[in-house]
Amino acid sequence: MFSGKIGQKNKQPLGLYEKTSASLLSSNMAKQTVLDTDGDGLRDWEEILWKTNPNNPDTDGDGYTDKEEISQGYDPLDPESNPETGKKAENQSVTREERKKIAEHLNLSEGIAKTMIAKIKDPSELTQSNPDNPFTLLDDETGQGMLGFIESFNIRLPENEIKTNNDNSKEAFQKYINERESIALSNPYPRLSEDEVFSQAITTNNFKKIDEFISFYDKAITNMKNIIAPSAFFEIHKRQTELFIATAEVYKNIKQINIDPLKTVLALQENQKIREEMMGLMIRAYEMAPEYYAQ
Ligand SMILES: [Ca+2]
Ligand SMILES: [Ca+2]
Repeated sequence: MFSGKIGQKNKQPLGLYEKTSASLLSSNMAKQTVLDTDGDGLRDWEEILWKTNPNNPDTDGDGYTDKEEISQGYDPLDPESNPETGKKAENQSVTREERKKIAEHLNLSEGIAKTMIAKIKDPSELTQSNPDNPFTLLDDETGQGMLGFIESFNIRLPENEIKTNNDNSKEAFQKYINERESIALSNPYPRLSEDEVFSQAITTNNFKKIDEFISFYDKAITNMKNIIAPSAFFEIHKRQTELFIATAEVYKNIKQINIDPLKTVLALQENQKIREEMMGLMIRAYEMAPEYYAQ
């Protein structure tokens, strides 16, 4: 939970989404949804869809991982395209915005079920794919929709949406840290872990707490954009704001569980990454000025 004190890292973060995916999808598929063989942050199924090598974190060997390239709009298959050369990915059949649109309108669970049924009916198609990995069977639209869905959690704000100034005095630090800390105080259920909230909502089919968290995060995002971050904190503060937006998206997608359970599963997986990055940022912020934090 973002509002938790530093150091309270949740020790069993994988349980819920593994359980959720296992009950919703076959266990083989559940396993495949989380597998990241080369550890580059792109799951194997994503690598299949991007045509990158799931056993090599840097497919084109240009020094940037496939994940870094994709999340910043570079081509993981072109060594000339990376943050150093500045040459963005081109000739992509489907753009990032188009993928996100597909994800918004497509029911991913239905898409995946329909494709598989069609392929099982026509076994000649199976030889084209690896039957042990259901994601090699995906049709193009569902595949693009899944990628677009994942990308919708990759939030990057323009710099001018974050207020900052060059006052890095002791007073400015203290004021900023107090304001930043107070944002967490309106958390509606500070004693509940995020996994408990998700788990309760999914098992009882009651999304009241989820709705309360969505309004908490919406307010938190507005407040994050309103407070002035001393420039020393700018990068951390901007990234935290982006992660708050991504978290609100996760909560909204938990509510899809009865409509499109695959979106819920993918959102829970993304949330795990968001939570880890947030924890790292909180520790960095704390280490910059530990004396200003309340004990
Ligand atoms: Ca990978
Ligand atoms: Ca590249």
